[in-house]
This record gives sequence, C-alpha cells and structure tokens, in this order.
Amino acid sequence: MIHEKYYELVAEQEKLLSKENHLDRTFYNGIYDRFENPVLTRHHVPIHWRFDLSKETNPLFLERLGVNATFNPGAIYFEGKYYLVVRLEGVDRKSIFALAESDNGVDNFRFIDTPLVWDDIDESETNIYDMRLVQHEDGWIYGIYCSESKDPSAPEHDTSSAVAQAALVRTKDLKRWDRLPNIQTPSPQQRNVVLHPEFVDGQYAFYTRPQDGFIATGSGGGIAFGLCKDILDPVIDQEIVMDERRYHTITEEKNGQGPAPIKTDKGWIHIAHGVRNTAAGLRYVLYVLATSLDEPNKVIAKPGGYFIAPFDDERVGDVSNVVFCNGVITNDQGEVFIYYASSDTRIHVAKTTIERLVDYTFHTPRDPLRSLDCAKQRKSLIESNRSLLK
Ligand code: M1P
Repeated sequence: MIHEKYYELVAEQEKLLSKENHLDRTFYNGIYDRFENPVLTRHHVPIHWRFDLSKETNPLFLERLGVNATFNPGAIYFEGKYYLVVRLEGVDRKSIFALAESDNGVDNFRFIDTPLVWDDIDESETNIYDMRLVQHEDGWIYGIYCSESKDPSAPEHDTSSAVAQAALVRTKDLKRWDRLPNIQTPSPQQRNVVLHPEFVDGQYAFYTRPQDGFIATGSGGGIAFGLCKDILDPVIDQEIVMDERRYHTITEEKNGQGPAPIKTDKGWIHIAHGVRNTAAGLRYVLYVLATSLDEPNKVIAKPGGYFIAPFDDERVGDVSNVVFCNGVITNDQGEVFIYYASSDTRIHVAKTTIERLVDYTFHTPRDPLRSLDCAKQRKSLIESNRSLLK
C-alpha cells in the first residue's frame, strides 16, 4: 500500500515542475537572455527516486535516498525534445547520471526512466560526472565524462587524493548505453575531454585538458587538441595546447572546453570555462572562442573577458562563485540554449541565437591584457560614441 503522504508531495512538486519559465526582464546585454528560474534543481527529482513509497516498510515516510544537487548537464536535441544528462549528486556525495526531458528547452523538464547505468568495467572508479553529449557524424551519440578514482599512489593516511580520467559511453537511443575503454592521453590526469562532432583528417578528434594534479593543472597549459584513430581503443598520442591559460585573465588558474563546439558559417564556436583564484577561492566563469572550420584547433576569434559569470543568487551554493557549462543545444530555428550550472547546485538556461553568438564572437574586442591598453580601448569606444551623441 502506498503511503498517503506520497500523493501530497507529488501534488506539491507538480506545481514546481509545470511552472512556466519567463525571460528575466531585469537583465540585458543583447548577447543572451536569462530566465527567471533555474530549469532543474534537486526539488525536481521524482519523489519515488528518493522515498520508499510503501506504508509497510516506510510507515513514517522518511526520505531514504536524498539528493544534494543537480548540476553540470550534458545536452542534446533528440527526436524533437530537449534532453539533459544531469549530474545528480546524492547526499552521499556520489554523482550519478539522470536523464531529463522537456518539449521547449526552458521549462517543464522532468526526470525520466531511472538513472543511467552501463557495464561496470573499472572497479576503482568511485565517482562519475560532467558528461558531454555529442552526436558524431559516425551515427553514434557519445557521452564523455570524468571518471574519478582514489589515487593508488597516495599514502594510506591520504584519503582525498584522486585521479581523474576521461571515460566514454555511446548510445543510439539515450536508453541503452555501451561502455567503451577510458580515453588514454599522455597526461597523468584528464577532465573536460570533449569529442569534436566531425572527423578531422579521417580521425576522431578530441579537446582535452592536460593536468598534472586533480585540482591544479600544474604544467597543463590550457585546452588542448588531439586525434585518435580508433574509438574502440581510444588512444590520443599527442595533445597540443590550442587555447592557453594566461596571467591576469579569466583563465589564469585553469580553463576547460565546455560542450562540443557549435558549427556556424564563420567557424566553430566554443563555450569554455575559465578559472581564476581569489581570496574567496576559485571563481569559474564561461568564455567563448571560435576556431577555423577547416582546422578546429586553430583559434580565429576570442572575445575579451567572460561570457557568463555567476549572477545574483547564482553566486551562492555548495561551491560558490562558479558557473560551469557542458551542455548546449542548437535547434532548427537557429536558437541556442546554453545549459549552465551555478555554484555546483542547480541548472539554468541562457538563450541566444546563432546570429547573436556569431556577432558577439567575431565583433567583441579581444582582451588587451594590460590595464592601460584596456583604458585606451574603452576611451576610444567612448570618444566614437560621443561624436554620435553630439
Ligand atoms: O567546482 C567547480 C568545478 O570544478 C571542476 O572543474 P575543472 O574540471 O575545471 O577543474 C569540476 O569538478 C566541475 O565539475 C565543477 O563544477
């Protein structure tokens, strides 16, 4: 027999799930729109994913498997719907992947089926997160995610050192997933590995992020690019940095590719994250760059500064002052839905168009890298505007 409290909670939750999400009219930059509400929070997770509904085994109706956060989703437009593969973090700190769907991409997202599972080929794998979903021209949908294990070389008293690797799964229907071997690179640690959607020189192409340590990239210089002949034995022999991190910029501490790049007439547009250190800890923002259509590792445009930064309430959460994006969807009308998480806690959408994104990418001035040059850059904007305002 189902506990009566279940129906009360479902009715209450339905008000949240069916709530329309409207544009946030208090925000304007012309580049993208924000929405009033997050698209997914832990409160959207179905009641029957958290509670034992039986009155016999759960007479007090206690939550048995709580959820701490929903964030960093991979995204794909599939058979007319917007899908997110969400990083769902339990109260036990482990992240799992859960599929949510929506008809319009901005509201009414609902978790469906059950969390995703596949063959368990690596006993040491402890945590999994941040999936990039890529519809590749070979016909498969690939999911590349971070697979984290305890560092086997850490001394016994060290219970926090970890090793991050890039794991690979693929599917044709978002239901059945095949696990492929982990991607091997020359780097001791990897996160933010992303598959390019097209073959390059007849090979699979990946954006990687070489790093020496689990948190700090060490000698890892930025977002890199590498090729792999066989996706069933994914080995990348060489990683060449294409977008380096840099002193006194938004990428001073580290950076990483976000979702797979968006193809436009002008070039591949990449959304990435940049990290700098502050007295209050790391600050994560999103930035944009474009690479050449023929050479997707050749940067041809890079607007200065950040594209999206933590805004108002987004600043606060489990890991405050963070925005992170690993999912974007472009629909047939040229609308672009950028799914980003704030402070490792909840998921938002920002909406733009290919036209606006191209304009932003190719016409926003680069970072001049020095304060006096920044002052001259702004002075020249003001002076040309003054002549119009006269
Ligand atoms: O806590 C902020 C982010 O930290 C990591 O980002 P990066 O891979 O750039 O080091 C990831 O753990 C990411 O999931 C998280 O949002």
